[in-house]
Amino acid sequence: MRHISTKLGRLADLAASMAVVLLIATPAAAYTGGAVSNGGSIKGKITVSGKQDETKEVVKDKSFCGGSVPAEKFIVSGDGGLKNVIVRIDAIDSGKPIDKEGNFTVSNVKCRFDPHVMVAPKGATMKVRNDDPVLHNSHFYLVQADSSKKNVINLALPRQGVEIGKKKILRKPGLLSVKCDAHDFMQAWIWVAENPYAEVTDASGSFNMSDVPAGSHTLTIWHEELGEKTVDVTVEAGKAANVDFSF
Ligand SMILES: [Cu+2]
Repeated sequence: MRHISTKLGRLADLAASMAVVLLIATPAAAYTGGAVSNGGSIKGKITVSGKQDETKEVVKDKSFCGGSVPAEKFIVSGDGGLKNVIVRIDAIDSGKPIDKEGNFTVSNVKCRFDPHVMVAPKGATMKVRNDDPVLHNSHFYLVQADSSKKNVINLALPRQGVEIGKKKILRKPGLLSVKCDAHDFMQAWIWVAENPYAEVTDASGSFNMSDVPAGSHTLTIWHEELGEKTVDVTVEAGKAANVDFSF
């Protein structure tokens, strides 16, 4: 009897230590996706004035890449709309479902990354491919709060048509900087999102965030050169809240 109770005691200890491990492993702000019955939307346009895109000089593989490539930092429409701005809600713990099964691919095309800025959900598989007949590599860094960069993974893409899918790239949320060690002018940015409320502005500077639960939210507006701003917005059920922002 004594023998059995000792064994049970050990099992209880084991269960308790496993529970502690599970608690530590569970992220603090888990997101729950489901049907949004009282949702509205947030739409708007991000603009900038007095900015135009620059080019970066090519110093390697000039015969294929050409003498320069666009920096793509300021792709501005005729009325000031700014492309490639990430608009997102950070503090939200429930809302529409996250789609982790979509196609999240960054391609090396004509010595640039395509797309230049994208959003991908945490936990999805990120694909990286080389469409060029030159060697590229895609080096992913997680940008830290102090702006320093922490290595995530470095993928060699030696030949045209090579495609690699990795879950590791999107394991941690936050901003990824993507560089090519062979061509230091190549740059992409990926926001690894913990919820589905993150959008990239299109060529007119516009965004449209659907099925946002009614209530007060804070939009974070990020641009690679102009930094991060926040705007408070109130969403009413069945209506579109408009947020226009000028950097
Ligand atoms: Cu490259």
